[in-house]
Formats: sequence, C-alpha cells, structure tokens
Amino acid sequence: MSVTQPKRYTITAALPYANGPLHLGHIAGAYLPADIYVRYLRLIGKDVAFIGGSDEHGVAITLRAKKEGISPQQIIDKYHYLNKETFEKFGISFDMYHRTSEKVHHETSQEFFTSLYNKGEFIEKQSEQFYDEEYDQFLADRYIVGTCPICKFENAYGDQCENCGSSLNPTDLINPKSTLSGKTPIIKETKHWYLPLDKYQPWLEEWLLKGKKGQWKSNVYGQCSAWLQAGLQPRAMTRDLDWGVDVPLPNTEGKKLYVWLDAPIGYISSTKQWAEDHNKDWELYWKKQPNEKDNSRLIHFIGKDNIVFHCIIFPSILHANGEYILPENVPANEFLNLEGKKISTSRNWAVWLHEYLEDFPGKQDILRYVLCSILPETKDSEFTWKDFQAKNNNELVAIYGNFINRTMVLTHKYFQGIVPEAGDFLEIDNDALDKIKTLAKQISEAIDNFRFREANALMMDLARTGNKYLADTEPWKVIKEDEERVKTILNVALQIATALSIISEPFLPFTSSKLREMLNIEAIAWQNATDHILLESGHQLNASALLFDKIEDDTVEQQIQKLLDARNEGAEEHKATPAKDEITFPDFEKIDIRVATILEAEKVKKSKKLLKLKVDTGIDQRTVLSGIAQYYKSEDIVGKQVCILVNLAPRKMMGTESQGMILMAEDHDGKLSFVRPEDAVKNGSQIS
Ligand code: B3M
Ligand code: ZN
Repeated sequence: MSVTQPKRYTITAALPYANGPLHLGHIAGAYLPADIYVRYLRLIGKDVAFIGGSDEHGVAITLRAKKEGISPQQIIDKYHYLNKETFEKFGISFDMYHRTSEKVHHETSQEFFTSLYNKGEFIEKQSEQFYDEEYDQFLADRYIVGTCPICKFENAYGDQCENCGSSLNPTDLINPKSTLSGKTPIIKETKHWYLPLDKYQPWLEEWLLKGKKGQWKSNVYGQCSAWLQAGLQPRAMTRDLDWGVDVPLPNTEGKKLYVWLDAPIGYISSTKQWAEDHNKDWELYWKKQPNEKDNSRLIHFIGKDNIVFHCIIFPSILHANGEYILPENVPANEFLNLEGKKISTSRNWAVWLHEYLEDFPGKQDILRYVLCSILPETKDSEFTWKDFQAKNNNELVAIYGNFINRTMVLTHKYFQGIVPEAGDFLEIDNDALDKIKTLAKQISEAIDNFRFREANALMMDLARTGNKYLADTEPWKVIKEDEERVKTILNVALQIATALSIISEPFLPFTSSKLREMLNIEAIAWQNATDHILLESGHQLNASALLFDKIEDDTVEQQIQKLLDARNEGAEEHKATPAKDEITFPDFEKIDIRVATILEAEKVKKSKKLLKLKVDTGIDQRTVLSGIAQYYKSEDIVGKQVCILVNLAPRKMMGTESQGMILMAEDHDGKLSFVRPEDAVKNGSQIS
C-alpha cells in the first residue's frame, strides 16, 4: 500500500426505495460488495464513513401505498425499519442508515436546489406533460408506462427503462398509459426547472471519458460513454407531485424536487446525521479540502440500473455546486438472476433476504460467501439453491470448517488447548507460512480493484492451504513417534487459522468473530496477517465448536418449492402487453396465413431452439425453421396441422433457408404453443 493513498473514505451504497423488502439481487448488486470493501478498509486502518439509508420519495412509494391501500408514510415506516433491521442482521455494517423523509434531508436537498438556483444554473421552462384527467394529476416518472423507444420493452417507466437501463422522458414512450387509470393520458402545460446537462457535457467528457478511462469498470464506463455519445439533454429537476421535498421557491405549490435530485443528496444528509451523532465533521467527508490530497475518497456502490444517475447526473450537480468532491469510482454490478430467470418483484420471483434470515438463522455467512462467489461483477450471473448447497458443503464445511476443526480439536487433544512451541521449521512449514503473506497481498490487490469474487476465492485458498498442510503433515500419525514435530505442525496450523480469522472478516464476519472467540484473540489489523507469528506459544485457546454444518437436500428442495409456490400466486397478476400501433385493413390484407400440415421434423444441429420442419402448405411443400425445440419433440408434431405465414421473405438461419413462419402463441413466461384450426381443414385454407 503506497503512502499517497488517502486515509479518509466516503462509501455509499444505493438508498433502496422503502417500498418493499430487499432481495438477493439488491444484495449482490450493491450492499455485499460495499460491505466487504468497507470492512477491509477498516481492517487496514482507514477512516471510513459507510453511508446508506432509505429512499422515501418518488412515485415508487406512492404507487406502492396505493396498491396496499395505506398512506405513503405508513409504507415508508414499514419498509424503512424492515430493511434497516435486515441489513443489520445480515452484517451490512453501515455507519449510518438514514432516511430521506427526515428534516435534515429536506433541508439539505432544498439548500442544494437553492444554491444551484441562485447561481442561475437551472433553465426554467414551460412544457407539455402527460396528465391523467380521471385522477386530475400530472404523470411523472413511474405514473406512466409504455414501450421503450430503444429496446421496445413494453413496461418501461416514464423516467427509465428497467430492461435496457436507458433514462427516458415520459414523452419518449411509445403508447403511453397512465398507471393510475390505465388510460391514455392527455397533454397539459406545466412549468419546471431543468438541469442543463448539455452544458456540462464538455466537462463530463474531460472528467469522465478522459479521466476515468481504464479506471472504471468497463460495464460502467461503457454505459457512460454511450450516454455522452448520444448527447445529453436538459433534465427536469422538479415534478408535479404531492409526495416529496417541496420546491423551495415561491408559488410552487404542488411541485416537488425530482426524486433523483434529492435521493443522492440523501448520502450527504445521512453523513450529516452520522457526524452529528458521533461528533464528527461531515464536511471532511464531502467537501473539497484546501489541499487536494486531504480530500475524502468517494465511492458509490450501486446496481447497473443506477449508473446514469450516479455517474452523470449527480456528479453534474456536485460539479455545478462547486464545493463538493466527485466520485472516485462507481463500481456498479450487473444483475443477478435466480434459478434461470430474471428476478422479478411483480412476479414474486425472488429470494427475500428477511425470509432467508428467518429460514436460516445464524447462517448469514453462507449466503454472503455464496453471493460473493457469484457477484455479477462483469456480467449477469445466477443464484441457484443447488449451488448454494454445494458451496456450503464442499467449501465452507469441507475446507474452511474442516481445517479449523481439525486444528482446534488436535491442539486440545494433545496440548490441552495451549499453543505449542514450534521447533525448527521445515520447508513445508515455511511454504505454508509464506502462503499467508502471498495470499493476503493478492486479496488486498483484488479488493482494491473491486474484484470481490476473486478476493473471496483467494480467502478460501488460505483455508485450503491449511487443510492441505494438515493432510500432508499428518499430525495424527506423527504424534505416535514424534511429539516435538507435532508441536511445530500445530503451531503452524494455528498461525494459518489466526490469519484466516483476520482475512475472512470482510467476507464472513460472523464466522471470523466465532473463530476469534475460539482462538481467544481480539480483532487484529490486516497488516498483521502478514506477520508469521500471530499467536504466541503458551496462549490458551477456548473450546472448539463447529463453524459450519452440512445443508441437506430437503432443505434446498423446500426453498425451491417455496419459490415456485410464491411465483404461482404472483403469476395471476401478469398483465397482457399493450396493443401495438394501429394498422389499416389493407395492411392486414397483405398478410397471407395458411393452414399446413407438418410432414417431417428434425432438430437443427448445434441449436438448442430450432426445429427444421417440412410442411405441406397446400400451395407447395417447403422448409421452415421454428424456434420451438424447447417445447415440442419432433416425433410428437409430425402429422399435426399448424398455421403458417407463407409470404414472409425467406431468411437463412444456421445454414438453412426458412421459407415462412409458423404461428405460435407466447405465454408470459415465454412458453410457445401452436396456433391451429379447431377442426381439420384442407391444407392451404386461408386464415382471415
Ligand atoms: N432508490 C433506486 C433503486 O432503489 C433508488 C436508488 C437511489 S440511490 C441515491 O434502485
Ligand atoms: Zn429499454
């Protein structure tokens, strides 16, 4: 670690909306990596403020309140306390978990707005916005849904498409609908204050595109540069809403600050509260210091859907203010999938963290370990219960737990739990001890660069080193003829165990603390993990206990069943996607659909999805490729009638020309099934 690195760190993790509980996707996206990073920084002696809290404004809250039939205040109270407690129980070690409904936050965000207003940064603009006549309300952000103009996802919100991450304006949506009445909104004039992002573009190109190249993760940098390439537009920082922070200007009744203006400022107000509670100076963590080297290092941990807000909009706000530091890095993660599907709160396809904690009491570290091993650091990744079980049984139990257990039990058995004195070290002993040093260094380097998966694997390598050392030196055999040698072996094993208790703390804090209790030691600084002798001979150990237990098949099967049961309830809520744009009858007449019979069917080599069909269309016999291999077996469909679009331009796929398209109905989960006439008809019959 070089001396130029700063001592002070301001670490934030996205403020989750207090409109629902936390699921594994949230944890893998932002909170677990942030917590590992922060715990590591504390171990290496840095001054850290780990800042979080609930985001309690925005349409996400009011919509949820409406759905549950309670007030927004009741919603935020319910989920703020639930989420705060869930984080605590899971060991996410926030220094402050604040909430944006607090007075200090309203004041701080209003001060921010006023300072930008006084500097003349905002553009004041009348504009036309969607308005729901039935509800007498302007439709901001999530009050409006429609088709994303970029990726064509049909449930994009007015401010963002959650499918492709694009940030949108409500008027960009194709086929917009009010989420209040479900109706197509009308357009009405209103006045708002816009942040001139276009004006900051040249500065962003300098600071971000030039300054962060090669430093920020490529998924983050890539998204930002695509944004800048497309050219930034002014963005409204106020909304016509009745829930949020009041706009601090005269005659602005019914107007609130845009939630993405106030929420990131929530990091600052959260820090203020923490500073007040702990007699600290919040400005040291947020404001530029007279000497640049004294600046705190600001790092935002978020999921990929929040990139534009943290990398472009919030930095622009901080820059426009002028007194604040800017993020040093924004190590955003991609998404975590669950058992082969996207996590979806609306379809209830999620593992809820508070339920995990109830179902697996005292087993936080298993989930921390498994999630860390699959963090979506560079691309989307997947959680499965089988993998959870395998990683627990084959790694935590069989390697980490086994090594510690053997070391403790043997020391108690042969030496009454007193650390024996080492004699001369052999090569095998020195190698094992050196490995502590090497691994500690590699882990530091991985964490410094936000590669937590790698760091976690290296941590397990240290346990593996210990396990292998015992297997190679076999103290249980040697004890019969050479007790002195066994003293050395167990001394070495205990040094590895002690190093492991330090090095695993960021990943497995509960285990690390149990292990320290067994070893009868206090917390030790990270640097000491590289010292060979951590435990002095003669030191008395405490009793040994098992750190991990095996997880049986029926436990994970129950979890899978729970997921499936919950999903079925949720599936009923599935709404059909809205209708496409209107067409005329002559448009429709161009489409030529016929009834045909499948004559032959075979799988297309090297393709999971495609079947190659030979069909009799009544007009001719032709070859059609159809993406139905996951749903139909060749032998089951020969002889069946189907409908085929016969005048579609031929297309070559996997080396074969497909001459037409078989009509399929697609269920909400993507399952395909044939569309066919109820009674047998002649091939070539027209569908009209
Ligand atoms: N509440 C969005 C989210 O939960 C938003 C994050 C705010 S971070 C300042 O994904
Ligand atoms: Zn999209």
